[in-house]
Amino acid sequence: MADETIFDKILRREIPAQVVYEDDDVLAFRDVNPQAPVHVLVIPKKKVGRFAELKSAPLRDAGAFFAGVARVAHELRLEQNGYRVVLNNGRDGQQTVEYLHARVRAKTLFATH
Ligand code: DGP
Repeated sequence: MADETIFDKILRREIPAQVVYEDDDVLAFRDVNPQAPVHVLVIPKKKVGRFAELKSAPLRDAGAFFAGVARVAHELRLEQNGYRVVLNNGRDGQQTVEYLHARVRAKTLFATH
């Protein structure tokens, strides 16, 4: 079991975050340090510490996560102009929070939230 992280607390609503989308599989919230007009983090509700762990995770979990990331981009109306999905893994991948998270970034702000 991975150590408790700030994202566990955001998921449990123990600390505040600007949630932009949520469903059974994922929670999406604005990055506290945005690098683009749209910069949200998407985490799986079923915890995974880092991307590398997906190699032995049930395919359903990996699929649910990536489908959830795509739903977030859809809900934020980013599909027409496009967006970037970034995953950091481990120290040299500059992952600082040990809870799998995809960054969804876009240059153009279409979000209505
Ligand atoms: P990484 O470096 O890949 O582990 O990304 C962590 C990101 O999480 C980083 O861009 C900043 C963001 N972040 C860290 N703490 C918080 C927080 O408490 N709230 C929110 N919304 N974002 C956070």
